[in-house]
Amino acid sequence: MADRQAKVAVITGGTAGFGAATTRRFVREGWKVVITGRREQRLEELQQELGGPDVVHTVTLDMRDRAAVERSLGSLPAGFRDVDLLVNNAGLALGIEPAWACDMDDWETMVDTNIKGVLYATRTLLPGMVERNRGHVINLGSVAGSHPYPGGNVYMGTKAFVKQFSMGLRADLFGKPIRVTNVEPGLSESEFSVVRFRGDKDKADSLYEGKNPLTPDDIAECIHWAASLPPHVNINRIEVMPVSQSFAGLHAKPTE
Ligand code: NDP
Ligand code: 8X3
Repeated sequence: MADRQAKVAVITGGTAGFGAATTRRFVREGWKVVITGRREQRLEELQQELGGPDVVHTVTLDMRDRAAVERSLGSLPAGFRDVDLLVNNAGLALGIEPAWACDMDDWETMVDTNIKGVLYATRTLLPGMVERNRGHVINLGSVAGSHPYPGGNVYMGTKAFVKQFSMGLRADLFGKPIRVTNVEPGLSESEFSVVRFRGDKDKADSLYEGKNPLTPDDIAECIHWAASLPPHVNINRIEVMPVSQSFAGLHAKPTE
């Protein structure tokens, strides 16, 4: 039976990777969690695994659909309404081509999901946090928001936006007991690269091979740590990489 005093987290993108691991972590710590995603069956399976609808509320939606986000997150059922934590996690990269060869549809999908989806969820849930005078927004940025690499073009741009938006939220919330954190992971093994390489699992696997990448549980640990610190402590940014990853450094090569 769910504790009526349990804190409530909304975690977008709960059907895979970081979102699913973070949901498991918070439920284990006694939280109730709202999970969103497009793959309804996965949402339902996670709900069943973690104790049913008293503990996990599922919302099947596409984060690019502003009306759907506003409607569903703006009218959460009793017991899930007073949101203590929003984890803006849903997101993706599509492609790794140089800018002149990218697909404009991929660019728009990344902007619509990684930027606009974050805006829709935040704008819907932040007023309640301000009203209740408590809350925490944790965004999933990326090392890609700070460190450029070839083919990262628009994905990196979306994560740079998320980083700066996080700082902007902090600035707007000055004087209020509401926290904002940007979690910026590096190479982490999830479905992320299978999506990026359009279902090419071998290519995704070879990216991680022998590199001992971060795991979704590592990121769930970072998110839970930031959320469980005393309320006067705000972690602004967490940049985290596997030991095997580092900065590429500056290069020079002859112009073609
Ligand atoms: P996964 O591909 O494993 O999971 C992505 C999640 O986002 C899924 O639950 C997916 O749900 C959801 N999602 C994607 N697009 C939409 C959409 N249009 N509407 C609703 N939900 C959507 O990736 P990760 O767990 O690795 O990534 C999570 C976040 O972390 C992303 O923002 C990513 O950019 C970021 N990140 C990932 C890193 C990595 O190396 N893995 C490193 C740094 C940051 P569904 O498909 O069911 O809709
Ligand atoms: C994902 C990490 O380095 O593949 O945000 O862009 S990276």
